Amino acid sequence: MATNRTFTMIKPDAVENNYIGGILKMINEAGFRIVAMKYTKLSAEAAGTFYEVHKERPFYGELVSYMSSGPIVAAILEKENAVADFRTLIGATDPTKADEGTIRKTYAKSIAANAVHGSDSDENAQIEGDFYFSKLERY
Ligand code: IDP
Ligand code: MG
Repeated sequence: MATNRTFTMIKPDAVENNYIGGILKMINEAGFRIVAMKYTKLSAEAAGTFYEVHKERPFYGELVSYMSSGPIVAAILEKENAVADFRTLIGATDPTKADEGTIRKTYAKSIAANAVHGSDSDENAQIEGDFYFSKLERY
């Protein structure tokens, strides 16, 4: 299990607002190396599968329709302690509760449209990275 890797998506709101560059700059400046990256769009079905762990939560339908509403940037990132350090960099799920200097405080609009995804465990980082990328797409 690759404990030094995490998985992220720049979500549709942030792509639409032209924040891809700003967010990648913050990611690079925080010391993450890009292992894999693609600009793509989730179908509703794919978004439903990706977020299957949240199926029972009241916002699942909203989340799936939002995440399939426009293109996203998916990436695997590498750094020592990647999962935890990336969660610190992105900040709280609700941007009004996120610390100053975090990606969500800087770029997120709302608790739903919160600019970026970050894996919550090494196991999920592996599963989520595998959802998007083959072995040949990682460098
Ligand atoms: P996380 O992205 O900070 O790990 P999770 O609890 O895993 O937060 O929720 C996954 C995603 O679901 C969030 O990033 C956000 O887009 C959406 N979400 C979470 N809570 C709410 C809510 O109360 N209303 C609407 N969307 C939500
Ligand atoms: Mg989560």
